[in-house]
Amino acid sequence: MTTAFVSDLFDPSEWTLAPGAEDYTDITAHVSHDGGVARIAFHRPEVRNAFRPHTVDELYRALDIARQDPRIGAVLLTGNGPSAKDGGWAFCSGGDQRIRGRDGYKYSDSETTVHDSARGGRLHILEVQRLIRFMPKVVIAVVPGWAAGGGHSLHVVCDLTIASEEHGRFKQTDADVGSFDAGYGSAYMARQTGQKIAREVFFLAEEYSAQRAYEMGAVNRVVPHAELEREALKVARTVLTKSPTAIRMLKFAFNAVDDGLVGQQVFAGEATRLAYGTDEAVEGRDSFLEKRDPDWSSFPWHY
Ligand code: S0N
Repeated sequence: MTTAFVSDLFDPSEWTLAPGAEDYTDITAHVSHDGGVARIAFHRPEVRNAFRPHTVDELYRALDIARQDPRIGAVLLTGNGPSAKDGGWAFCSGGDQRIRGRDGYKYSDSETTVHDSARGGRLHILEVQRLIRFMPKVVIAVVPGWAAGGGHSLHVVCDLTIASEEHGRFKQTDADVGSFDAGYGSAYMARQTGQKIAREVFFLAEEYSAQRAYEMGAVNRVVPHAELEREALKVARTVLTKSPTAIRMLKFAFNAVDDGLVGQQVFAGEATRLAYGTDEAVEGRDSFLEKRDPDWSSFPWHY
């Protein structure tokens, strides 16, 4: 559907609808006119952009399309607003508590994208976290209001965070509602801010302003609300001026130290891709195809 009205902060002159976005109900997805930046936004402002399983399905799809688009180098992940009900702003307030069951979040019967096997309940926002983490593009959380619960975790897992000075608010409510992101949301946050602060955020579930989150090391930039998306797009376009391979290798290098063997695997896969481009690797392939011994004589043992 993608409504005519997207968000007060959305500048229609910068964006065009992303492929497949006409059908989304819970998010909006756009691509910048130059093709290099995706803008993907939660579109449930009346519930502070809480996500239900259908929201997560759409979010995953939109992010994966951005991941596979070779023109796109940066993704803005944000929340549309304000709420028509009370004017409140949100990035995302996490899982929709109204449809949380004993085994996860429920699809409503009216939703058509349901796989029967998933009706029991889902927690697949974690798959979105991994997609953000492992896509070789820079994902920027653009926080116009509340980042709470699972929404807080999403901002943590994004590569950069830019927040509204007036309305940006951070609160990790997981322990208030019997939920716990024991993965990136907590452990990776501790890498960003240090253990004491991360434990405080989770154990006390207090509210933090954008400025305080910046001081904690959890936010990169705090900008006036009206300037938020303009600044985010500027940052994204700065990323686009860089070498795609350098950004890809750097992102995976930053990740690797915290991602164990999966991090090593992802980084090594990219190293292999680079190695395939060398004459040495071509000789290895050709010798096999030509059924002869490889001739490595022109490739020195560098020191
Ligand atoms: C965001 C808060 C602090 C905003 O407060 P404010 O501004 O006072 O607004 P409210 O009046 O509270 O809210 C306005 C309307 O929006 C509804 N609403 C808000 N958040 C939700 C929500 N999450 N689910 C459903 N409805 C929501 C309000 O009810 C209100 O509606 P009306 O007008 O009809 O009364 C404040 O709203 C707040 O604290 N929200 C709840 C935050 C929260 O606890 N979220 C859930 C935390 N847990 C998760 O997200 C788990 C996610 C997950 O799937 C997961 C699973 C495994 C591992 C990790 C995770 C993970 O990612 O964490």
